[in-house]
Amino acid sequence: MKITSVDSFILHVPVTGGGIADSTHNISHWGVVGAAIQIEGGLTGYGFTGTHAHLPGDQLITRCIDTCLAPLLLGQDASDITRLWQTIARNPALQWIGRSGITTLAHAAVDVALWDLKAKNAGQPLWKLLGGQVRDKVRAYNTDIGWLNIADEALVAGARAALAQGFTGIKVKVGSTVERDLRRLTAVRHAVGPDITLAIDGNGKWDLATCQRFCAGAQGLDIFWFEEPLWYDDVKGHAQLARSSSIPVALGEQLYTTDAFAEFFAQQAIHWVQPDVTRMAGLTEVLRVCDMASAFRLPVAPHAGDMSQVHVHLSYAHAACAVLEYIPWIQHCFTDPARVVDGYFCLPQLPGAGTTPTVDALSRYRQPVA
Ligand code: 0YR
Ligand code: MG
Repeated sequence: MKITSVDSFILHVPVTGGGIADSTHNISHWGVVGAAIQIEGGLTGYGFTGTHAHLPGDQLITRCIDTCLAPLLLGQDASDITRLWQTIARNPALQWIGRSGITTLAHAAVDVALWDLKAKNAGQPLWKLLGGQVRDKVRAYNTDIGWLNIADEALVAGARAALAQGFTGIKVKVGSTVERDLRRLTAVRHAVGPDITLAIDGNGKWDLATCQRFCAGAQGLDIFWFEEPLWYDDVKGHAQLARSSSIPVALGEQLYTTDAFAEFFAQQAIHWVQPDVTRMAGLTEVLRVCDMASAFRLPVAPHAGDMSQVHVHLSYAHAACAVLEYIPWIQHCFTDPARVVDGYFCLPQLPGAGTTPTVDALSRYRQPVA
């Protein structure tokens, strides 16, 4: 499986309803910034990272793929995934300029492309390579109904609509004011009843005192988890919140390394583990975090930077994965779209990692890489 070419691409895909907001981001498009890796014989693997569709920011990632990572890959055996992971992640000169950030996002795209190649070469969906199917069904929870810019009545209507579609879990964004967020969540809980999993996501906006005030007010709402309550890297703060509140703490979408997760585990600052193959250095690194979560008896709920195209394979194959995020922005861009029916993700059937863009998406949404 000798690598003959590595090419980068950028797609900017419109999100639901023209634009969405959480407490820290306002976005109109999702960036699919990726690598196409070809081997002798012509087979091509695809991988991508997820961005907020920023130019020239996305072009820093493709430039890293084209000029820094491609030379390390050309001529190598694509099936040596772990060795190639080491070659990139432990390259002294690359480490010097970024053990997290752009270099990691670029690495994410490349690593997933290698997994896609391996699965395609085997003629199997990725979950088979990851040990096979460990559970009958992967439960989906719907994030797309809960954005912070959705007005109260529309939020309640969206929650009801998700239920009608068969979802048993939803996530609502918080991080505006404690009063507004509690009002909205109370209305949602009232509308959906007690049996629906209701998670919330602060996207790192509040400080500890505000989070604690919120948690005291949310006592009766049966919150499934409080995601990114505090600044992403604040291990001590999350540990304090985890001790002082009965609402479980979820985080991980902004963490780049196994070492970062290890610190949260060690300090008992995390209950739900949310790694993302588009943020960490690919599936190779995320698998380590999932294994570590198993050792700590903690459930994994992968974050949808990939809009669950890859994580659906992981979630069907890894014992630690408990539930998976659903945001339907980019599924139509792939030849094997992640699909949810009656609240559960379908088991992917096609060979590969679910990362092959359609010809149509590659032309319609393409942005210049330089
Ligand atoms: C907007 N999911 C998240 C969106 C989402 C973000 O930045 O991407 O809210 O990634 O936190 O859990
Ligand atoms: Mg989140």
